[in-house]
Amino acid sequence: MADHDPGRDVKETPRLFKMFKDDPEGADKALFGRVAHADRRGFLRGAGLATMSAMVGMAIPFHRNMPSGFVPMALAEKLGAVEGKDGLTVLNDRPVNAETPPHLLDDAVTPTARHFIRNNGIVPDDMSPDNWTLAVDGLVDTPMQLSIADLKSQFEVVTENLTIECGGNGRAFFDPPASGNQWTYGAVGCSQWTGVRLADVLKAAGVKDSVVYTAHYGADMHLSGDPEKLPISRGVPIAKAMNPHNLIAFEQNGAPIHPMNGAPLRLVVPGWPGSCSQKWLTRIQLRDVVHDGPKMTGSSYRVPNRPVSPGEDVAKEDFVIIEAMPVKSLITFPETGVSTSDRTIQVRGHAWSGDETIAKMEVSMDFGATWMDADLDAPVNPYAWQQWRAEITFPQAGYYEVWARATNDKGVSQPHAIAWNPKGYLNNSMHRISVRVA
Ligand SMILES: Nc1nc2c(c(=O)[nH]1)N[C@H]1C(S)=C(S)[C@@H](COP(=O)(O)O)O[C@H]1N2
Ligand SMILES: [Mo]
Repeated sequence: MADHDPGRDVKETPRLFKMFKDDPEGADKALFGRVAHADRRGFLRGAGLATMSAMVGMAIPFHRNMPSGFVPMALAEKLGAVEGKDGLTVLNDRPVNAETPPHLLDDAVTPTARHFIRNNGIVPDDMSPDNWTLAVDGLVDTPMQLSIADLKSQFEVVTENLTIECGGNGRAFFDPPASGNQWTYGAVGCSQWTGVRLADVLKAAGVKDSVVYTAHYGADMHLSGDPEKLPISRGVPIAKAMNPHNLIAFEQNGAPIHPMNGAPLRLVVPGWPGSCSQKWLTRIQLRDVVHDGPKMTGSSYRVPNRPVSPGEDVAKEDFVIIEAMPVKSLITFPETGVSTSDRTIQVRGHAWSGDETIAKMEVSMDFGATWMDADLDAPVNPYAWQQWRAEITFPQAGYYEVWARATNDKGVSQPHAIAWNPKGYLNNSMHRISVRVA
């Protein structure tokens, strides 16, 4: 294996090979959410021929020529398919980060198989719900240790469609480039989440007057494997925490939460950067100072407090924590690049806006010179993305772009391009697709 570098000819998942070579167990965990049985551990390295054939779906006639530890291309490609996920584009394999192409986000409720994955660390080994406990402590009257059964029996269980978007969604379009996962459009989803209200649990614990901020902790492990380090621990101001639409969720789309989306228990704090929605949730602590956990400080999920020029170095003290996400929309039908012989097509998608609702949705077929109103649905509940649709009739054959622009109830619209910021957050520029009319 040492002199064989399959990464050379695999652009999409070069790290996959290295990952299984360096740390087969970690690789199993990161990719499949668990370590394989001992006889399959680091399944690619140890895989018997039978296992490998089963995974590629047929016999491998020249298997004798495969170097030991070899990863068949078919598997590398399939890893776009993390178990239980379908059609996602893998941006990174350690930690696993995968986004959903816009045309696969067409459903009003994002199927679990299409909900994006944004991991900062190594997913926990044990996600069994039975002995999971959530600690609620810090500046509360009564610190609590709650099992999932306690949550279900002591608090009202509610179900809501809630939009989660990564603060870095759209980062790929910054110029000069911003470092981090190069999310295009699909680090967003609106699954149906079932759980109890965060506010109800905090009220039961008794929020002390001095509390200003929450701190969220999860069971995932730092990439270094160092148990003293946390991959991510963020929080929100107590006023946001008390919003009745934040959930401590134990179900996604009527079933247990997907392992990569935080099973068996996660926070859903919609409207704010996805990073506020701690997965594999084990503890919520209340504090009298702003939280300073990993990914709360420096340039993480923070933006300059003033416009800066592209490439400018910004002092750490000039950064502010991102709160509500900006107004945004997606065209989920048709898929960009579509060719049609019909002059008239249906266009549709979703729109959402931090803590606000969408008031107006418009589309353009002439590069933004003129706009027409789309038909816009009300949200099924606050923080659910809203569906919109429009019928567009093209005047003649040719190449067109359809652009979409949402405006929220504060009158704020999506821009054509957004101001550059060092970490490439908050890109809410308009989504556009190309259409060829024959
Ligand atoms: N414990 C834990 N929670 C986490 C993360 C993480 O790495 N670990 N990533 C956060 C980030 S940055 C985002 S955008 C959302 C993504 O949620 P999803 O992976 O279910 O789509 O989870 C958040 N919660
Ligand atoms: Mo994120």
